Amino acid sequence: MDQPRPDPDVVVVGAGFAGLYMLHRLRRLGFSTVVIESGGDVGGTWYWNRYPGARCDIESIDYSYSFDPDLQREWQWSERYATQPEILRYLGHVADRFDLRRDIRFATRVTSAAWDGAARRWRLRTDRGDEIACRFYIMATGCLSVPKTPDVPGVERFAGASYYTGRWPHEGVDFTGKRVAVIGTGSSGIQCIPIIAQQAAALVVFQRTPNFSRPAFNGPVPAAKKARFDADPAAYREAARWSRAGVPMENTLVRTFQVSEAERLAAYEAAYASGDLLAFNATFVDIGSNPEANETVCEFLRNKIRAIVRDPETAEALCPKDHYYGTKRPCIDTGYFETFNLPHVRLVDLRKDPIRTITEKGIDTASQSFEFDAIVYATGFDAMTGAIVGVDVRGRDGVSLRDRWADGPKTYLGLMTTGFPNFFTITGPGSPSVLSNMAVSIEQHVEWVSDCLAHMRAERLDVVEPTPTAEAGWGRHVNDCAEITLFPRANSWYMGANVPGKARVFLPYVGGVDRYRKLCDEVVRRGYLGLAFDGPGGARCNDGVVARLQVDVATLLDMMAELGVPAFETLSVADARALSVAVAANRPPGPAVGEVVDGTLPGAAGPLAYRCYRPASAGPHAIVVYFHGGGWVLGGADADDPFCRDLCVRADAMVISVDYRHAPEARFPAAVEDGFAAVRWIAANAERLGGDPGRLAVCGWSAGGNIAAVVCQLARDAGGPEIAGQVLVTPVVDCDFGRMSYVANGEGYLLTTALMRWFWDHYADPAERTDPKASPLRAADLSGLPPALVVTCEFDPLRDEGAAYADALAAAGVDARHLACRGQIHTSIPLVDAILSANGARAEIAAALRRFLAAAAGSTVPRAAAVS
Ligand code: N01
Repeated sequence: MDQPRPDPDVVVVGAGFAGLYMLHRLRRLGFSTVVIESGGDVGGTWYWNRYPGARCDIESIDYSYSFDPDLQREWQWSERYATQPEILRYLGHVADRFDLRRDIRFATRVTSAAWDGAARRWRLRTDRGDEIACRFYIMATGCLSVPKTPDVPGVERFAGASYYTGRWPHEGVDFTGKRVAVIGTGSSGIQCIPIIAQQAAALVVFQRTPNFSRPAFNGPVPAAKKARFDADPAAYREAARWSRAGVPMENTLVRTFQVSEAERLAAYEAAYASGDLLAFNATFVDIGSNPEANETVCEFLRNKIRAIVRDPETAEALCPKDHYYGTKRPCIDTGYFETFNLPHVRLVDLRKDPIRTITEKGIDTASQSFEFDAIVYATGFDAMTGAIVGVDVRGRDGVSLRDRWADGPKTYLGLMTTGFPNFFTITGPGSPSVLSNMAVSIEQHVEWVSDCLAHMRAERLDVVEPTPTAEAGWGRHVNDCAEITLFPRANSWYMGANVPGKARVFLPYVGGVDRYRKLCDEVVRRGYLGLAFDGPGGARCNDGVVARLQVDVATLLDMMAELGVPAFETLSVADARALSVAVAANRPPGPAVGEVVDGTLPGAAGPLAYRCYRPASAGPHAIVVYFHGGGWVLGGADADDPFCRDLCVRADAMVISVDYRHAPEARFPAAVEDGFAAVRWIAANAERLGGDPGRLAVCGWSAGGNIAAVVCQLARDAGGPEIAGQVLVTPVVDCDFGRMSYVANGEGYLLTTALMRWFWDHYADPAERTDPKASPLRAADLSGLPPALVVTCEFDPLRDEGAAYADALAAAGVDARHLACRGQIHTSIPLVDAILSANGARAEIAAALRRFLAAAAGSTVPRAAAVS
């Protein structure tokens, strides 16, 4: 009889890349650890996926452990992309080298895990009848480990041999002389089809969705790569840890349509020739977010397929057309498309001829009947959540994880979930995982979790769990990140779309390995932000949300910090103006409009430049008079050019961006007097400008928002011109620096308190600032003003005064709406095509303008009243 074994501190499920390192690391830290593994040996995904052609598609140098310098020195990969047997040998070597197997129970599956709140322990059961109690329960079960049950009728009827790529027989399969079917053309299908074709007498590939694939150009480890790695392995690994996808790579800031077509194609040819899975992502910055940009990659790759596959009909069927490049996992292959030129290989396009049923002898489609000796199912996995909810996990109060995640997984950092104390998932949903080099993401998670456990031991804490606030905040951030990409548009396993009935949510974290690592580090630095601890050391919790900025805003702030752009307020006015022009030169240009015309109009004290943006649609158009930002000191009629274009296209209105005299040369009230003069002149000359008289709204950003607000008050008081609506984007409406948003956001978000003081000092004397023409919030009467949309941004010093103005307008009976933009900063809204997360706000701004202008068209106000 076996001796009863003492309870371990930790149970880890899975002995793949993640479980092995978890065990090693916990052992080193002195935690007694047991690993439970359903396979007969170590290897995880590489233990099960033994199908012909299986190999990694991240280069092996990258797809390997970095935690031990001796290990990485002594192991030499024989190929650029190692085969499954070689990777399995590597993991076996790691297990031997660190003597890991003695703590692994093989051929054992955890069936249930329940949190015992009284004992502060997990109680696990296995399919061998073991009952194990442990303090910490860690699932290192892999993201693609539960094969999807093929949702094809009649699977059980087939009398020949059936194989599943994810559960391939250990002894291998000889297809020589056989008639073989392969169903599925994802990574597994694309890897095995060329090899099976070499053996089979006849091969029919059943394809539902064609996939983007290109040659891997596999071979020996490239000399340049090896030399770079060998020169300084530690630096190389560090670069990988702080890269976007876990592989050292230059990030580009160049946008697709910024270069000529010839340059673009050259970049794509180079990416194609590299054989690197990630190369296309590095060509242009907007490939993953801009549909037109992405389409250029799609068409480039389709043309490559058309050039390889001789039969045009087959070639066309193999060309992906229903999803953007990268939104379903792309592949790299060895001879995949060439395989379809072989006389004994056929493609069946299931979109045209769907499978009706599997029969005893083969497969019946809607129009054909096939007979086979073997069917290979390469039909994919219940990804990211399948293995986790495959165990009956019960947390606090017996709540089932399966139920809690029924509408999609809820996690904090992809590592933990509320209500399930001391429970961790390695590369869980909500972490970069499958969108990254798994080896890097696994190491980061293992290290984070083991550091957390060590921290708890040191602090005499024995229970940890994320707070609902932290978890909800993380969930929002994960979604926000996905929303600005093309990913959610595809029916991919990233979206859970491949498993019938599975919740459709974007599962991994797309903000990047580098940003993710930074956030995980920040959580620790801030006293394990968002985690509630309890134990003899006391109860403690620093509750909060870790990623409150939108990811593109955070990236912009990092970039500005790296560039070391000097603070405007430290410069002379001339230098500040030169800097603002230089910064603006690098921004994306914004959308094309029908026409852009520059002109001048009479201001209060001389001519003012204006720039008119006309929609491509037939006029006459309603007019939006726009006032640029720049603190009354910087900028000009062209200063917010991309934003004006965006407004013009979205609102289908003529946008006339008018300049005004700037401070300090012309101080208060020059700017607002010019603004009012410009609106009067434009209203009077609308027809001559090609606009629709009587349909005029105003819009302004920042100091321009101030001018727009003041102009509305002046127009009301002067009895015209008629203004149909006002959109005030993060406007300056008051001169009080004491509001909470100044206190909280006065530093670190580009517009600082110091800069606002500099602007005000140049613009108006302290005594003048309380004048409603400087601080429109202070107007004694706000009634009778045009309908308003006031846009504020969460991390803007001006946030609270904007909100106060919206409230005050509404209180005065004005149709005023306040749009509060989460995670945005003062400069977000005008940064068209750079801050994509503000697109929703831009759409709302345009919708408000359309609404105001449409109402004006229907109003009974005589047109003449608008002309002064
Ligand atoms: O699975 P998949 P996979 N009738 O889900 C089709 C990683 N991986 O095992 O797209 C007909 O990608 C399905 O069609 P559709 C990698 O991350 C890495 O190939 O749902 N067809 C699809 O074509 C990869 O993304 C490597 O319309 C059906 C295919 O089956 C992930 O694992 C190697 C069907 C499934 O493709 C999964 O790859 C292998 C049905 N009823 C895997 N059901 C490396 O190179 C499904 N399909 C490292």
